[in-house]
Amino acid sequence: MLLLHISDTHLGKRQYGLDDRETDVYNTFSSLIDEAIKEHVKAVIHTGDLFDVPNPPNNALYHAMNEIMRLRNAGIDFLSIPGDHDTPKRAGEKYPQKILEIAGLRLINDTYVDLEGEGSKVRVIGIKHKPSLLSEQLKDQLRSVKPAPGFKNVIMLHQGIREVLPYAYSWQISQGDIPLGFDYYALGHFHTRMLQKFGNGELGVAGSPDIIREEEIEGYKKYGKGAFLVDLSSNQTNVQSINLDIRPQEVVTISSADYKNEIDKLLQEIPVKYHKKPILHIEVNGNYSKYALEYMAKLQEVVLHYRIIKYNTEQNQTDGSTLPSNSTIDELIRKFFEDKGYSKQEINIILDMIENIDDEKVVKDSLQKISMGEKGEN
Ligand SMILES: [Mn+2]
Repeated sequence: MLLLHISDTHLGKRQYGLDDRETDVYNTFSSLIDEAIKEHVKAVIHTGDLFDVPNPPNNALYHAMNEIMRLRNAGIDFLSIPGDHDTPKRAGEKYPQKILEIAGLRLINDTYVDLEGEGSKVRVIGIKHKPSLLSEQLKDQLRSVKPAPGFKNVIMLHQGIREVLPYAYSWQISQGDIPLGFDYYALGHFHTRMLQKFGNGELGVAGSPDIIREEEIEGYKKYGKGAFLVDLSSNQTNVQSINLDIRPQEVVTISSADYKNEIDKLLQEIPVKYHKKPILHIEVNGNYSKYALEYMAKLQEVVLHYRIIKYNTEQNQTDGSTLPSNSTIDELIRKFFEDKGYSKQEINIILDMIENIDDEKVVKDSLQKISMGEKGEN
């Protein structure tokens, strides 16, 4: 039996406020559905962040609904677990996936779906995303999850895992918390693709199929972007990467001393190198220059969008404490509290609370943890 593992599609995302980027994200999703139909898979399994926000724009819902209907007409299931991005902030509010159940999507919230075909049976367990505050509950849940005898077994998760992304501070579980005995571990949440052996099975992080954040560019250049085609028909799980032809993004450096030559060179090279107008992230070596900035506007002819991410000036090379201009808000908050002497664990609680500020239960739990201090942790 074949499955197509996809993840983190972030439908509705409008990178840099651009219509074209919103459309790119929809087109990328359509390409994934094309692949599923072409490969005659039994089901598409989506490991979270189907949408960019829990209350997606109508365009995103409309697009998702059309594509899921297209799959259904081809006899292919769409199994989905919620990620952090599509988890509603308010208790009692529906997951956006609930709307798509009308079109045939199968939402797996801490339960399972059995698939049958070609003489084999596959059980797909789906665990919905849990925030860091519920990591103990999540670990208990994972301890009780067992592969079913007589089935090929797949587990879907949307969590941060310490060994996979230790520097992101965002993990809730370690590899040791993941139950053994599954044939395929389908992971979402990390946007960079990854595939490794795990127990007797394979563990795949499908990644985001488009470049949602600048820090994904490196991984995109190394591993491509797209989906995993998972073949469960033999004893050994076989996983193949499917790469999509997405809009390219690149980090380039321009020196403000020689900006004319370097920009002219880019103007010549880019149309030859790419068949889709790329997005450029520019590091400037040297100080701010009005003339360089004006000349840079010429790039508009050959790129969809360009942005300056950083000035490498002598000043901030000698002063190690300067933050790069592309720091995320989380990093800035983290740095602020670190300088004030808070521990990583305490900062995680604060960030979790900020992220879930609309969720009364999470805020209450956070405040309780903060008031208990370190005594609350073991
Ligand atoms: Mn995501």
